[in-house]
Amino acid sequence: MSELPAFSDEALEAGRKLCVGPVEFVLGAASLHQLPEGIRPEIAFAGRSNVGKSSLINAVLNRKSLARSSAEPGKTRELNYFNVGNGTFWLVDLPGFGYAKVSREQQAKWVQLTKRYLRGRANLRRVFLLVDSRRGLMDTDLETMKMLDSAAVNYQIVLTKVDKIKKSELEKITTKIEAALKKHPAAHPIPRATSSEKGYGIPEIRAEIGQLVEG
Ligand SMILES: Nc1nc2c(ncn2[C@@H]2O[C@H](COP(=O)(O)OP(=O)(O)O)[C@@H](O)[C@H]2O)c(=O)[nH]1
Ligand SMILES: [Mg+2]
Repeated sequence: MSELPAFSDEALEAGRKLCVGPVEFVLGAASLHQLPEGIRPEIAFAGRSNVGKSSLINAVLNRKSLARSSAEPGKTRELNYFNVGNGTFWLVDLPGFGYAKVSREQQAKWVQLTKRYLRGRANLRRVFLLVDSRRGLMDTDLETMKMLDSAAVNYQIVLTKVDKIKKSELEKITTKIEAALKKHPAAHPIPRATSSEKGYGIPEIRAEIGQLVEG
């Protein structure tokens, strides 16, 4: 398992300040022509439904229920835009894939929308692809990674719910994912471990965002 370089205290503080500052919901886009003009940096969060995406976004932005944390998984049908830090960047909550109760046709529509979004969005600095640390990479994750590779979008795997597994299991899954990532040219080589429940890894995600959107 490789180690990510540690952030400086300054970078952690800058990321914290940025992410816990003002946040407002901008819009939910169900089609591409509804997207705001790409005039500022954008960071997107993707992942299978129930992976912990809403919880992670809420933790990063230090809000209780900004992104709907789902009793009803699969509810996120749109690209939800949040304006963070009075226009410093947009955080985008992408539709969750792999929700069993949704028709194939609807799934296919989301995949198309996401694909076209990823291809066309020059201001998109990174996609954090969330993966449940208990499950590792699933088929839908691999499909999303393929999409990201072919759109040449910078992305990084973020492991969620690491409070649910032992340290040894986390090391094992991380090593396995790192090996898989070697075949994915647009991917950051090292996954990040997080727990929204315990706050683990959240300061680092904020610092990462701070560095990606600055300048
Ligand atoms: N133990 C634990 N549970 C979590 C964590 N993050 C999310 N969950 C739970 O996982 C479920 C799905 O979370 P949610 O954020 O709604 O997932 P989403 O469908 O990807 O937006 C909920 O029951 C959450 O309480 C975490 O870090 N640790
Ligand atoms: Mg959600």
